[in-house]
Amino acid sequence: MKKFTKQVYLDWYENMLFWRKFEDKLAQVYIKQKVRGFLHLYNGQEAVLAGALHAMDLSKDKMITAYRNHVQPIGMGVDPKKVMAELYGKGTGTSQGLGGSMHIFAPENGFYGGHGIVGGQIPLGAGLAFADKYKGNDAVTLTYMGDGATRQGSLHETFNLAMLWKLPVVFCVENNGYAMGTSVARTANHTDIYKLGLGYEMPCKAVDGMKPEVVAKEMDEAIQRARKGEGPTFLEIRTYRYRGHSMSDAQHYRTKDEVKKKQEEDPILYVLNHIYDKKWATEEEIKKIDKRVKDKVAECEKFAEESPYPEKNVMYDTVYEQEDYPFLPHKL
Ligand SMILES: Cc1ncc(C[n+]2csc(CCOP(=O)(O)OP(=O)(O)O)c2C)c(N)n1
Ligand SMILES: [Mg+2]
Repeated sequence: MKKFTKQVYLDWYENMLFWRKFEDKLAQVYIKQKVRGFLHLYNGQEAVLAGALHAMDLSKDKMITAYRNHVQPIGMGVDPKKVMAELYGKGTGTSQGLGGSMHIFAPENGFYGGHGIVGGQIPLGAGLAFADKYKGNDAVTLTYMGDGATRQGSLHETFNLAMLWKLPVVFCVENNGYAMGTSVARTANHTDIYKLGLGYEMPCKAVDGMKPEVVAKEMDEAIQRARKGEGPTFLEIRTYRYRGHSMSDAQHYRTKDEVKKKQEEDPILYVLNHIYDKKWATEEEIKKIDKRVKDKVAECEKFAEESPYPEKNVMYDTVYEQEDYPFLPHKL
């Protein structure tokens, strides 16, 4: 795995801050009704992504996740302007504005969504891994899910076949403590989600999800195992979301103090403190990064604002149509 150099920490700081501010901007424009539908933000969970990206080979590895999916494609190389435009429903978006918040897709960058059915992406992730194994590629698929999704039957069916066929997949739970307003403790007899792997003899582990280098290390081990043909790993990455489940969450299920306490472990602050401890940057240099991030977010907003909505025909062009089906053609 790549070393944890000064540059890596500086990049982590800049990227994670950008993801955080990008989402803060989304929250703002959502309130102004520029972005509609649901909006599930990732604030607090950034180290999970930063660590994973460090361990991945972005030239071939893939990622699939649920609906908390705006910043992952950006991390994988998608133009953030296109992601923001997608959320605005604009024609310049990643899916021409037809997907919206929960369905960011960018297969050309190895990002396969963006899924609204809780647990629905678990078998799909195994399917992507199956395809790679079948074709003889040594790519690995990171299949993400929330803690709530682990209670779905699809996880068990997928784990069984993924282990039987030793698929090159890493199953990653982002355990942020809650499924909507329901805590992990209220959904199962035990709270060590990673132990679900034991029944399938799948290597499994709990991981501190607030520190990118810890995530990177565990992810690297799991990815290497998969790449060597030794099959899947199940990682329970323990993290926290600072915002509500979606923008319409009154958060009666937790106290403000709980959130405040968790913010003391903030992954961005953690990385920044590490940079300062090592004297890798001065306050002035950090301010420059902060300014760059702010400008980049503003650029995304401007692009999304100024982009046109898709032409009406796009809506019809993306509907499956069989040439010889005996109905009137619906394309414009
Ligand atoms: C099959 C299905 N059941 C219920 C829902 C409604 N729902 C949307 S998100 C969610 C909670 C999922 O929580 P978790 O998996 O922990 O992910 P998180 O939101 O915390 O990232 C539920 C129950 C759904 N989208 N799909
Ligand atoms: Mg959750």
